[in-house]
Amino acid sequence: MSLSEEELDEYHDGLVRLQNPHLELMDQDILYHLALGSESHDLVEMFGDVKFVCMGGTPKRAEQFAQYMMHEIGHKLPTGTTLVDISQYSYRYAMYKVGPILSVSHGMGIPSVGILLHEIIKLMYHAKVRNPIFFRIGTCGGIGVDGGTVVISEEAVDGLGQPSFDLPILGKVVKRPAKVDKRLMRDLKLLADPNDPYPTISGKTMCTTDFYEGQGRMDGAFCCFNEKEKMAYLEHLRDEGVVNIEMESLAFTALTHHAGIRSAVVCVTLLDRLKGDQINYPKEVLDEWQQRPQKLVSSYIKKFLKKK
Ligand code: R2B
Ligand code: URA
Repeated sequence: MSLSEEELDEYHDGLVRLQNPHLELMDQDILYHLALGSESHDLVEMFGDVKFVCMGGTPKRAEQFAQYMMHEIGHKLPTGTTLVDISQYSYRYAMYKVGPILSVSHGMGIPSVGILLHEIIKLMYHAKVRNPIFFRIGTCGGIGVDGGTVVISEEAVDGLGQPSFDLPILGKVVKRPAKVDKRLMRDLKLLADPNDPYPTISGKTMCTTDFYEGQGRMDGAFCCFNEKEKMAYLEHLRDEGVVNIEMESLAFTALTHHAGIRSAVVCVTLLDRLKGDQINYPKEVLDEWQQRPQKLVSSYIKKFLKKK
């Protein structure tokens, strides 16, 4: 069961609550995939001022976003220091901190982002962070929208169109609703610059457990359907309001919602799936496109920090 609105309102202090009574009884909590621990590190000192957690697929993008935000918010590192990957010795995820912003890579797919979320949510708890806001800044395939379009997710559904993250636990399926924070979504949408030479839209996001057949691609090592069946499926998705397909939003929205943490998913489309399967734009074009959702999230963060 996730927290109801009333239960959330009861937590005026905004501290992140864990729904796990066992943690309190442990001598220490090792955040294994982040190479951090509750006893080996002073997590309050290191992370107590975090307000935003921004996740993206690759270690490189996590670093680039951290560099970009350093410039955007005018953050100065202490003299003689450089930006470091705090989790480098985990050899799993990369994590950078720029003032109140954590920029972390989540890898590909639900299992990878799920493991990271357990540990980042625990990190927020140990560090006594109040009311953090999480963003997934990613890439996706568009449905009936041109490459380079920025999509803010209104809802996440699985490959069967169900709006919940279903996880087998002790041999039984536990369902957690993949709910998006509607207010955050609307606030982000309002920040899209009307002068941008590309559209920023919102809509339903389909989250799959595979990039190839699971997303209706015919260019994988295997394919068990024909072109007509593929197009009928993608057109059906479009008619159902699905505007993009990616691989993490379901766990990301469900687990942040379950933890009572506000979150949003902002992705750029790398192609229109109604027109093809292969991503064949030049690297420079793809690199520029990937900065677009970063720019939107940066506008939100800057506006938020100015208000304080
Ligand atoms: C988008 O891009 C990756 C697959 O190429 C996957 O992590 C996703 O959601
Ligand atoms: N990421 C996906 O999951 N699918 C795409 O088509 C592009 C990026």
